[in-house]
Amino acid sequence: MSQNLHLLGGPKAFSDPLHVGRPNVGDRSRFLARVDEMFERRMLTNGGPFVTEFEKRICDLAGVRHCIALCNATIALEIAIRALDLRGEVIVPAYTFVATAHALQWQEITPVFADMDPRTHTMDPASIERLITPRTTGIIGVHVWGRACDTEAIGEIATRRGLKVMFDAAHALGCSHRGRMIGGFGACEIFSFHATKFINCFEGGAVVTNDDALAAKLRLMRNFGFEGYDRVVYLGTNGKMTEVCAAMGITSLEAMEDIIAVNRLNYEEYARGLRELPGISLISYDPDEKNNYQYVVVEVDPEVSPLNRDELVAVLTSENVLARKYFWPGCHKMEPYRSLQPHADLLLPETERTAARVMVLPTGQGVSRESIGTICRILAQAVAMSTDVRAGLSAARV
Ligand code: T4K
Repeated sequence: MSQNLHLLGGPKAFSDPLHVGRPNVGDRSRFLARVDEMFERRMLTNGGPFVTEFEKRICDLAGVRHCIALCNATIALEIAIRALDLRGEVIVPAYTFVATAHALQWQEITPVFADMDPRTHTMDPASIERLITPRTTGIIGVHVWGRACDTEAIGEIATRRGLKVMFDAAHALGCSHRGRMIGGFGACEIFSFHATKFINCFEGGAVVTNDDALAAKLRLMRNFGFEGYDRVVYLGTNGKMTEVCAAMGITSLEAMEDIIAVNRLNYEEYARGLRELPGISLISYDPDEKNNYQYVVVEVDPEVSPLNRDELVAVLTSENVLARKYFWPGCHKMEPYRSLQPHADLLLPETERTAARVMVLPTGQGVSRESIGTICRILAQAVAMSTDVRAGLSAARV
């Protein structure tokens, strides 16, 4: 990029915003053919053939016996939490999307926030142990960015302390841990198929499990507790996935290997473009595991980088690159937790530190390698001209 940064008087690098989470779209003609098929059948929801096929494909991919497809992952979390009979207090990481905590609080269960391991961005097992009280009934681990939690340590604590364990695997479809696909850990795991996920159903989620009794309960719960036409045997809700969403999901899954290949090439392009920048590092994915590479996550070390994370995000935003500060400021700093647990941060030093350093960059099918080159050059130029950039940022704020 030979021209000036936009903050210093140049034109914006991108005329249209470049988003984190721009959806990937599989083969449109196959999707539209499925929509036609759906209209021919006049079966639009309540467990039609596309939902059944989608569930089977997810079972095969995750290596589990049961998949219960749902309207989104937040409802999937809520239903799973209820089906496991979690109550009182449940330990969750503070460093996650707020849905993990909300799914508990929505049911008047207190999310108790554990600190993270800064090397993996997942929950630190030592922090869990310190938070267990007589009211604790369970632990929800989150495989942040698709990198697995320490499932062994969490499982060991849970067994020793008589707690239930489930995992929020919203980021982790198609990922493995110690050679085993994510999906089969804990009592159950949750996937998200929101439009911003690399495999999407427009909106969608699922609970996967190997527990037959739990699966039966989850199936009842997603459909008001109905067993047959007139018999309600359980307290349920309406969490069903529609046929059109499942048709999108199947079409997405057919393109999965291509999408992962694009994500991986994008990741490698970023790695090349950012490698020389001081204090700016890409998080790594274990080459011995399966990864979906759906998140390009950068950490900015304010002690080394001439500009901090917030300054770099502001530079990118001014160029129409809408980098995101996931999961800043941490769930514990969001309402209602901020008011209910005002001192939670005292036990979360690593979360506070990492949440202030992370930015997520655009990737997926909608981002060209050329665009990635431009993004890396913007960052390099900003770092090289940090004094001018800082002055430009203060002028822009006035
Ligand atoms: N657990 C974890 C660990 C999660 O990360 C999530 C969701 C959940 C549970 C809950 O899953 P769901 O109930 O959603 O199935 C986004 C997503 O909405 C959210 O699903 C995701 N995690 C989270 C990490 O990111 P936002 O509010 O930050 O971004 P959003 O939805 O505004 O999308 C970002 C940008 O993407 C938009 O500004 C524009 C672009 N975009 C978005 C959509 C939906 C498009 O270009 N087209 C689109 O159709 O939460």
